[in-house]
Amino acid sequence: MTTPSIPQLNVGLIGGGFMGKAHSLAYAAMPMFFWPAPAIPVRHTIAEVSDELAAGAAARFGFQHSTGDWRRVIDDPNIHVVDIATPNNSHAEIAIAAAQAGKHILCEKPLAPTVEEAKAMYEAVKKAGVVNMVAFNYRRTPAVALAKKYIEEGRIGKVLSFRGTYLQDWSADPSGPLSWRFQKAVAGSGTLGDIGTHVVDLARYLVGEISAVNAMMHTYIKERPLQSGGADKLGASDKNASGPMGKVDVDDEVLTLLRFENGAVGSLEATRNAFGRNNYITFEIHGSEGTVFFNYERRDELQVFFASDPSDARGLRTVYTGPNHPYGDGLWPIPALGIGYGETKIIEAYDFFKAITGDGVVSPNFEDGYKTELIADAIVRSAQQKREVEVEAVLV
Ligand code: NAI
Ligand code: SOE
Repeated sequence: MTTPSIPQLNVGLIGGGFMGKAHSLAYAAMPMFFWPAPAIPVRHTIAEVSDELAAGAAARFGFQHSTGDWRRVIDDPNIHVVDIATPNNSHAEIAIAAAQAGKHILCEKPLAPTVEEAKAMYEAVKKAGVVNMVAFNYRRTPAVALAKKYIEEGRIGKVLSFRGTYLQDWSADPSGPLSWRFQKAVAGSGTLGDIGTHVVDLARYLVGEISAVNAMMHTYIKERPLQSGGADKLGASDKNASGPMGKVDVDDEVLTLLRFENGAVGSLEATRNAFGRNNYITFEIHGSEGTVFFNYERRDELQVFFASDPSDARGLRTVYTGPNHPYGDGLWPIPALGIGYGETKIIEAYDFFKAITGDGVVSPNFEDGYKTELIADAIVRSAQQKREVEVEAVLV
């Protein structure tokens, strides 16, 4: 077998926490799954908040170089791709600098804590002409991509309604620390930006543009034990209930009705305080000729109902994703061997590098991230004003 000629592209990864781990794994594994790969991502430099943390992250995640100053990644002419895996309030500054330096950019979600920053990021990448992607990876679960395929093929007819949830329980314990995810200045919002935006992304991907919302938001746990910086352990440790407390200034729960431009209606429900739920991302989409239902906790499966099924065999049934489904040629050879979180990130890396070495087109991109922020902003205003609010148009 001859080895095809494949470009090697150097990656500078900023942030060595949960997403630093997930993205490093994806870069190492992507060519093992998708071959010939569109490019070999070279783990060139990783940046953290100190030289010491960066050196540890480089050793752990297989990077050649490390730095305690992310600006060295931007200034390095050998780096082709900047990957932003830091808390939300640093996304805009890093992304705009990276775009101005001509780097292709993968940025974690939410694109930014505010609409203004998201807009500035979108304008920067548009002006620079670099490939850009926002890491809403759940749309790259094969069963989600299969639902999209069925909808586009008209297999469930005209879409009538969307019901989406994202329920977790890692913040249900009041002794969980006041990590960056509970601080508006860092995160922008709470559950809404952190996990509600994943559902917004799925709704836009599967059904279409959202035109109006009617929302409620609530904070159940108003203060938490202080945490002195560092990565967010997602409620798992650092519990310090008897220590000094700090104010939570973000939402724990968001509920909203949705209106879509194409006439469909829907709902979104997200909380990190749902005891017993872990990564319960679900959607049920009803069409004029069928239904699809997905639950991320059973992510090899898509439940389907087609009105064209024989009347004596009607009922929701399960399709297990495998080689005959989206991304099936690169993943595992037998359905239900098991799609994991890692696979969604490997597919994300594959599509991102394919855009860099191909036609430059990938989604969700910064325009999608900006639109999602406009929807999140409308949700906040709707909850404050206790009425239906229209989503503002993209302004550039
Ligand atoms: P984390 O708290 O686990 O790690 C963040 C890391 O960034 C920490 O190690 C911290 O020291 C480092 N950091 C902070 N400021 C930095 C700077 N200026 N320069 C270099 N390093 C810096 O956070 P996590 O969970 O990895 O989240 C990062 C981003 O990824 C967030 O925007 C979050 O919303 C997103 N995320 C997305 C997920 C998805 O499913 N797509 C899952 C988890 C997080
Ligand atoms: C915590 O709620 C979190 O890590 C989110 O930040 C991610 O976006 C989600 O995918 C998993 O949960």
